[in-house]
Amino acid sequence: MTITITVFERSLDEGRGLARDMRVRWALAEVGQPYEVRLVPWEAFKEPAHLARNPFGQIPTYEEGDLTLFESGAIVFHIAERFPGLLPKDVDARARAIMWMFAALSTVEPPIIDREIVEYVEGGKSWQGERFAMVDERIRARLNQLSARLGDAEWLDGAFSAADITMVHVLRRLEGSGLLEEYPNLSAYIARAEARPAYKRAFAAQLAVFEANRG
Ligand code: GTB
Repeated sequence: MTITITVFERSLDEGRGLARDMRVRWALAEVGQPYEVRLVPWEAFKEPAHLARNPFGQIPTYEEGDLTLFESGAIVFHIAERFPGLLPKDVDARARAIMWMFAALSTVEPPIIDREIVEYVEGGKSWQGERFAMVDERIRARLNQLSARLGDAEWLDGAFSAADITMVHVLRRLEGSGLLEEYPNLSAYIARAEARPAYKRAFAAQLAVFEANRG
């Protein structure tokens, strides 16, 4: 059955793979599933055809036969359940992998998104510098805790899993902030993930879309 995902026709990240379709592409590449891409131009995000796929008018979405999904975490989870390779078979290990997916999305990602809001939406405000400092402290608190737990481990909990896809992609959104460099083990964790052939294929695929559609 054909899998189709939606992605930005023209991503603002200039092909850096920071938009959330990258997580989905990476999960599909890890499990070896081909997929098609539906490009969504900015003006179509809030039109009925796209709102039917995602009521919030966002990318990514995932279509597979009669199934339509939105929310990148739910999509990566579905891919990990549907195809072998991204979730452990052992019940307890599986529960922990799912826990880490939730941790990435609901504990680590929110302050990182707050930082993007300060950077892109609140630019020029007199208090932007103070907000940056506050948000960066909240991010550092999370990175300290994550770094302490990861230690010298290769992946979050035993073998590479959907949890690592989700966490690494969340952390990557800090690229350019200087914060990741304060945590050598987290930087090494990201580099390990980026060295995976599936990551490279997914990254190249999103970059090709950016290059084909740049203005
Ligand atoms: N919780 C949802 C999920 O995980 O799927 C959030 C989805 C989301 O925010 N999607 C963004 C979107 O569709 C794209 S990824 N925005 C358009 C809208 O809301 O109208 C966010 C994103 C955008 C751009 C960059 N960038 O340029 O670096 C990075 C991340």
